[in-house]
Amino acid sequence: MIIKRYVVDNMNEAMVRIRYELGNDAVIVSQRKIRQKGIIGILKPRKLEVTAAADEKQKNVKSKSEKNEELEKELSDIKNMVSILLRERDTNRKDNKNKTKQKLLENDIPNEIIEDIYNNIKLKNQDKKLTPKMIESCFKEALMDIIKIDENKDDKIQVLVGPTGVGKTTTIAKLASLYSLYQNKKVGLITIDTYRIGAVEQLKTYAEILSIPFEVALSLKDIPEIINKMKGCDVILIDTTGRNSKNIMQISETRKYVETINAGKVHLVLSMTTKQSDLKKIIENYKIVNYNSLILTKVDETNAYGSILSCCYYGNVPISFLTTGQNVPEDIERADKDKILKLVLGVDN
Ligand SMILES: Nc1nc2c(ncn2[C@@H]2O[C@H](COP(=O)(O)OP(=O)(O)O)[C@@H](O)[C@H]2O)c(=O)[nH]1
Ligand SMILES: [Mg+2]
Repeated sequence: MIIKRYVVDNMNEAMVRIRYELGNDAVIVSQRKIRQKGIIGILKPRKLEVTAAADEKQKNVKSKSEKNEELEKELSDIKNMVSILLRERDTNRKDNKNKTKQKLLENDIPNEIIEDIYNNIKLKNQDKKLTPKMIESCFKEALMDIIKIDENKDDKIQVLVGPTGVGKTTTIAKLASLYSLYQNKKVGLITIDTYRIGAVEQLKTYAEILSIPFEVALSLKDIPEIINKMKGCDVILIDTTGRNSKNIMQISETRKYVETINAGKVHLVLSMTTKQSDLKKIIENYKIVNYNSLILTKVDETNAYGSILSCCYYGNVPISFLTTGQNVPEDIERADKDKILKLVLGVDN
């Protein structure tokens, strides 16, 4: 208990001092009028003597609780601030993702692929605040991984498989020209496409123009002998019958041929004018053929290069060639990672 005596001019002054020094809970114990000491004191007006008491503990508890209140207020302010910042960060992240996503969607890249890539980026960068630049470069990195390019030297035996009308025969003619005219290689052509009227003639004509050997395999058992006949060639290119990609029986038959041929390279030929949902199914259905390369045709007929990425993503094998028109031999080029990335991202060359 603290007891304090105050000599003041009036009660107001006493109350202000008591509250300031002893706190709000102090009580006034006594008050009386007093004369000041000495002769001069007799002449001066009387003063007020006020005695007040306060519980020291109470005073401390009070100030502690006041402090606690202050701390609690500060804490809740900080909490509010943190939650505002977190909300802002999440909206930013969403916006950042949306900008990159929008750009990729405009280039016809399927949402499913974009979401997959984005989820991977999130997993890899769990604790980092991703800026738009970082998200864009993470996407670029992911796309670079998805786009695989066939860097192998050209295999001796190469077979082309794929749906009807995608450009297998035309591409074989282009490849034959590329190897024989530009690389001076000895090239042999074989077709096992005896199913379609005119298919044999089509390739035979190209063989004649290029003056290179040409053989037709009418059945599976012809194949070893025909390949043996061409053993002197540097490159043997084999054309197959286009198959309806929904007909698994037909694709299984192609598989038997491919196994018998035992080619170093099995190119799945896909047209970029095919709907992306169909491309995905074709890529799946042809997996039984064990293709190890992609040739993407009719790139000239589309501006939506998302199909190229879809093929890389779902096929998960390297791209060897792209074809860009009907002209034999010039409309073909070897796959180039930077060029494909630019096409996919919609950056002008
Ligand atoms: N625009 C364009 N047309 C192509 C391309 N490659 C092939 N074609 C055309 O596609 C059609 C089918 O080609 P073809 O080689 O017979 O296909 P196949 O049935 O797979 O052997 C033909 O009219 C070709 O000229 C290409 O890269 N661009
Ligand atoms: Mg053909």
